[in-house]
Parts: sequence; structure tokens; C-alpha cells
Amino acid sequence: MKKYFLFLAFMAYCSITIAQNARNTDLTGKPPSTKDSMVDRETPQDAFPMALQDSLLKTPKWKLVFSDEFNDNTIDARKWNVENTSRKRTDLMLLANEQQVEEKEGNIFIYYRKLMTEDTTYLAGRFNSKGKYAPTYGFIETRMHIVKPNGYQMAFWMMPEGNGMKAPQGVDGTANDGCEIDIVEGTKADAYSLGLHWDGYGKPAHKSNGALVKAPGIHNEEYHVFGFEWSPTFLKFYLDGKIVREMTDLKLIPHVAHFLYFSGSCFGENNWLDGDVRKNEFIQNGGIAKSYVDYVRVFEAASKN
Ligand SMILES: [Ca+2]
Ligand SMILES: [Ca+2]
Repeated sequence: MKKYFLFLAFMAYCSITIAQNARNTDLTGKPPSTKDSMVDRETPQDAFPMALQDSLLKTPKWKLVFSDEFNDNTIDARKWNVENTSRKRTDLMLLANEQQVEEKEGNIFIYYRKLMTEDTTYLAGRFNSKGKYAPTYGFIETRMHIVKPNGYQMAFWMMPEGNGMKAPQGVDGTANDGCEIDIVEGTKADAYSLGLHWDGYGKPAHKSNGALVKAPGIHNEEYHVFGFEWSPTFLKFYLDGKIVREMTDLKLIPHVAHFLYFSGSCFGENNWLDGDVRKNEFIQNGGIAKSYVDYVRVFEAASKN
């Protein structure tokens, strides 16, 4: 009889263990995304920053801590805020709303269009991770298609969660307390802008350091990979795995949390971006322009340099 009970107990233990194992995988064989994990289960397990694929530093230095592959046709509200905002520019009104951001076909799309009932109102999608995810240091990488600038543009950037870009709190002569980090701002047909802005946006405190990266034909291919390596002692910007800008001035290194920002914008008359959306025939005739993001991934240094 005792043996029989032991056998029953053993069988009960086995069935619990099997059930637990079953919960650790599902029909796709992939591990579940736990409630706390910010890593997308669609991200390949061997994902690694493109720039460091062949580097001796590859392992064990970097660990994937956040990703979104944008593959499930649903915008992940745990990670992203889709903006409902309006901006008054000198010569037009720019609106962002939920209709201008859509996840489908393995990407998240940002749409640009004219509000056809209004002559001076344009729409462009924007979304960000403010209050949801904001790394300090790491390797941030995105693969995306940026719209060819023609009075509109696409940007991938970061902003401080705290007061680093507010005056007077953030005005300390450095970017250490937070700054606008522009990883890519699509501004020209064969080039794009990157760089930092710090100490707020007001004169005379505002400062910036950036570059116009020559990238002939950047809009001819569908996707490009933009990377940003952020360490306590340097910043490196990458295009398709190759370094395009490095900053080592310690005044320029932020040391606080920054959230991720994907944004579309429209501009009228301006002196920094190709075109004027008011003269863009495609948009004026009801066309919808698009940028789209295949993935974004953030890796953390196993030892923070
Ligand atoms: Ca500052
Ligand atoms: Ca994707």
C-alpha cells in the first residue's frame, strides 16, 4: 500500500513538472514573453549589434535587454505611447494622432499626409517610450526605411526622462544631465543629420554638436541600420554597421535615462531639410508618404566599461 502511495506521489510530481515545462514553451516552441520582459520573443536569440558582429568584443559584453520586432500587428502599449499632439509651425499646423502610426507586415509605419479639408494642416505619426522604457548607456539599434525628405522627414532620437533639456534646471554647461540625442534625422536626399542638443532650446544657453553624414543613395535601398553606442566615456554613431561619428568630450556624455523616440515631421519653408511640404505635389494631391521600422533593439553592456 505504501509503495502504491509513493507511486501516486511520483506520478503527481511528474504531471506537475510536465505542466510547468509546457508553460515554458508554447505551440511555436518559443519562450513566452514574461510580464516583466521588454525583449520581444520574435527577436532572434543570437541578435547582436550589426556594428559589432565580427568584433572580438562580441561576447559576453552585450546583452539584449529591450526589443520590438513589430511583427504582431499590434502596437505594444507596454513599450510605446502613440502621440496625439499638435504643433504650430510658422507656416503650417502639424498634427500627430493614432491613425498615422500602424503596425503591420512586420513593421511599424509612420504616415505623412495632408488634411484635405484644411489648406495648412498636415499629419505625421510619432511614438515614443517615455515613462515606459528609458536606458542609460547601451547599444541602441534600429533597422528602418526613412522617407526621402521632401518637406517631410523621419527621425529616430532619444530624450531625457528628467529635466535635462528644461531651463533653468538643465542649464549646467554640459549634456551630462540629459540632452536630445539625434541618431538619425532624415534631412537631405543623400545625407542625414545626427548629433546632440543640450542645455535646453532657449538662447543663449542652448548648445549643439552634430554632423551631416554623407550617405549617397540612402533612400534607394529599402532598409538601413542605424546604431548608437553609448558608454560613460564615449558616444559612437553607426550607419549599416560602420562608425560615422564619435564623441569623446566628457561634457557631451549623458549619464541619465533617455527614452526612445520615432517621429515623422512636416515642414514648410525651412533651411535645413530638402523641400517644402506645401509644394510637394504627391502630398498636395492626397498621397500618403511612409517611413517604417523593421525593429528596434537595445543591448546593455555586461560590464559598464
Ligand atoms: Ca545640461
Ligand atoms: Ca520586423
